[in-house]
Amino acid sequence: MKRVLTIQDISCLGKCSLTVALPLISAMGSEAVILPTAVLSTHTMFKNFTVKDLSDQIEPIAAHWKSEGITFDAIYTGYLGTEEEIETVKKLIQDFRGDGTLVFIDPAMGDNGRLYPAFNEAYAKRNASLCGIGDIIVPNITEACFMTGTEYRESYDEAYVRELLQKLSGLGAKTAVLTGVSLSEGKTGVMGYEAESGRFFSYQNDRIPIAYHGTGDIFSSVAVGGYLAGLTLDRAMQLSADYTARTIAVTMDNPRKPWYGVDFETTIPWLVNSLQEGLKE
Ligand code: PXL
Repeated sequence: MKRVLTIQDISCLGKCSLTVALPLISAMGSEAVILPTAVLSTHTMFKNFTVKDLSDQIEPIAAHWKSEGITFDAIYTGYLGTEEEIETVKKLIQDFRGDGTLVFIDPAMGDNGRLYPAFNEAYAKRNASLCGIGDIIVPNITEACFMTGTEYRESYDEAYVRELLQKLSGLGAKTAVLTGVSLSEGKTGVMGYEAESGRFFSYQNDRIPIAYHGTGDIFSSVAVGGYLAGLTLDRAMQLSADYTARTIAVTMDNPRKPWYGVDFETTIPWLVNSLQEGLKE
């Protein structure tokens, strides 16, 4: 079985970061090892949430794993609380990276042209340096703009997206994938760029005109799970995009949905079936 280390916060309530990564990666058949970087009462879209930083635990936990000879097929990072924490995580990656280790970075820090309240531009630049050591990075357009010093635009064309992808690959990442990319009216999806081959790829779904919290984390977790299960990168991204779109649609139809996250639990059986079908191809 493949073993993934995922490093991000645990928001006790909120359906994001570790509380979605752990169930989704497990459901897709890989072992999920978690390194919680902080415990929050809820994610940061609630008022008055509590936070306990755990970044001083990263080094001793990693040292223990080293002493046990533990290795990882992938290291997947998400929301990280501070610049110092990003540096500590970079060291951990360098320490545990082997020949076949996939380093997957989701620089979760903003959306809709803005950084989340806890972050500033210096933090975004620090995340850019983390993306520089990634095999696959999956920022949304907002995050990509902050990391590359590009003007954020509400409306754009494919040339803008291609340029943004090339700037991301200029940070050092092998494959950059932008999420939340709309290449035509009524559609949304992903567009990626593989630096070595110079190949662009894109995948679009019908756009559901509603935004829910945590969908970026769901996308990333499924991409990691699908890739480790044996899908090609393109197919893993397609499965993630389809799963995220389906989950948003199901959530929208639920009159009792919570405001703070999506009903990703409801769509797990579909995900597992689709993964099995995809692996037969
Ligand atoms: O979904 C990204 C995320 C992860 N963790 C925490 C967050 C957010 C987004 O706001 O607040 C604590």
